[in-house]
Parts: sequence; structure tokens; C-alpha cells
Amino acid sequence: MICMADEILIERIDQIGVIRLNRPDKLNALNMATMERLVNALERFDADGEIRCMLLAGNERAFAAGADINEMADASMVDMYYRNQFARWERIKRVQKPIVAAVSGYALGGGCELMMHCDIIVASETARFGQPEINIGVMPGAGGTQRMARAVGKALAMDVVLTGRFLKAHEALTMGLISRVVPREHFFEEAVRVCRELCEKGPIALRLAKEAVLKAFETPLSEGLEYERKLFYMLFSTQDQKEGMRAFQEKRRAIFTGK
Ligand code: CO8
Repeated sequence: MICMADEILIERIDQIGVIRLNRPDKLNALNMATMERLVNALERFDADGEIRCMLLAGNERAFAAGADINEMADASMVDMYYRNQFARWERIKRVQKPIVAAVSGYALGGGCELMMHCDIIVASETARFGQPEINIGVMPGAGGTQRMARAVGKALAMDVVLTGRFLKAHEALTMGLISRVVPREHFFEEAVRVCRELCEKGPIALRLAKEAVLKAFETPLSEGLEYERKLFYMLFSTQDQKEGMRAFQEKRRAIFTGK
């Protein structure tokens, strides 16, 4: 079933919640209406017992070419402050299920930042990444300086953020910004394939594993290790742990129920 909500298209592919950005004329520029619908859709899928992971995509030409410049051009500092747009981005951070990004074409500015909120990034060979805000007199504001630096290190983050240059897909792969590059015609189906793989895993283990990896960016190593250990112990209270290990012993495929 495809549900049209103007700026985004929402669809279910089996247990995958698919959200496609849908402002092709504007290279999927992220205006406030798009962000609101996107975040609402992510939260709905996150709360939906039938859905195991989400897939976020644009189209072939653009994942998203940034926040909508037309909405910001005449805004004052006070306007921006009261809009409090970053509250929406904070809500994406709280999504528990894995989000897979399928990226083709431009992932720039807020588009690149949105992509960096996702957990696995599948890109087409044609994808172009960048934080070009410097060219329009500003800087990244939705985590670009922080997540880019953590993903690729200081030297390359500085280069990308200060010069605004675009990275090609293979460059971004080598730098560790993304994890898979495939030919353009396969980027969406590859992302679906990754999602299908995730759907086979234990849903609780998936969420806790996501939480633990993200914790690595927030804590010193000793604290992160302690956190990981507690989540690991927690999984021994689930039926999925019993099923997973028993299936291994019985040489069969595990059927995880998320209990
Ligand atoms: N905002 C609004 N409209 C856009 C945007 C954008 N970010 N990007 C593209 N568009 C529009 C163009 O204006 C054009 O519209 P129209 O046909 O009505 O003139 C249409 O999309 C097609 O774009 P182009 O004609 O420019 O296409 P080209 O192939 O010539 O160029 C580029 C493609 C290089 C991607 C070019 O469009 C471009 O440079 N876009 C802007 C990229 C950019 O600067 N992004 C950063 C924006 S700022 C930001 O993201 C800050 C995030 C902070 C957090 C958000 C919360 C506030």
C-alpha cells in the first residue's frame, strides 16, 4: 500500500517501513513540512509491532540537497530560535529500530546530516556527499560538524566542512562515511535487501545493538564497555536468545519473535 502525504511517500514492504522523500523539483530539500512528516512517519513505524526496520530514500537524482534555503533566507536569529527545528532532529535520534538509508545523487547539508542519522547507508555510485553550508554563509547545524568528525576524523571533516566540496561515493566509502556502494540501478533494491536481512534478526537484539554502537559516540571506552555488558546480559532474559542459540545447536534457521 502506498500512502501519499505530499512531501513524503510511505509504503510497507513486508516488515520494512519505507519512507521516500518526495520533492523531486526541489531535489528533496528538507522544508519544515517534510521534516515533520518524515519524523512522524519514523515514529509511527518505530511503534508499529509489524515493522522491524525502516528504509529512508530519496530518488535517483537526490537523497536530499539540504534544508530548504528558501525557508531560511530571510529568517532572523530570533525566528530560527523560536522555530526550534532541531527538536525534530532530536526525535530521529530517539528512534529505536534500525534505519537504512538508500542514497543516490545529492546528499548535501541537512540531507547529509539526515543520512548520518541513519544506521546503515547504502549508496549509489552516483551519490555525492557534502556540507556546502559554508558557501551560503552558514555552517552545518543538524550535527554535520560533530557526526562528520566522528565518522571520518578531524582532517577530512575540516576539509569537507570548510571548503564545502562534494565527496564521490567511493571516496565517502573509503573515508568511512557510508558502508556500501552499488551501481545506480541497484541502490534501492540493495537497501531493501539489507533491510530484509535485518528483518531476520532478533528485534530486541537489533535495537540494543544499535543503542550500544551509538553509545560509543557519547561515552569514554570504559563506560561504553560497561553499558554494552549490561545490554548483553539483558538479552539473556529474552526468548529470542534461547531460540537463536538453540537453532544454532539444532543446525536450523532461528525464528525470532521479538520476545
Ligand atoms: N533548498 C531549496 N531549494 C533547493 C535546494 C535547497 N537546499 N537545493 C536545490 N534546490 C532547488 C533549486 O532552487 C531548484 O529549484 P528551481 O528549479 O525552482 O529553481 C531545484 O532544486 C533544482 O536545483 P538546481 O537547479 O540548483 O540543480 P543543479 O543540478 O543545477 O544543482 C545542486 C544541484 C548543486 C545540489 C544545487 O541545487 C545546490 O547547490 N543546492 C543547495 C545545496 C546546499 O547548499 N545545501 C545546504 C543547505 S543549508 C542546510 O542544509 C543547513 C541544515 C541545517 C539544519 C536544518 C534545520 C534548520
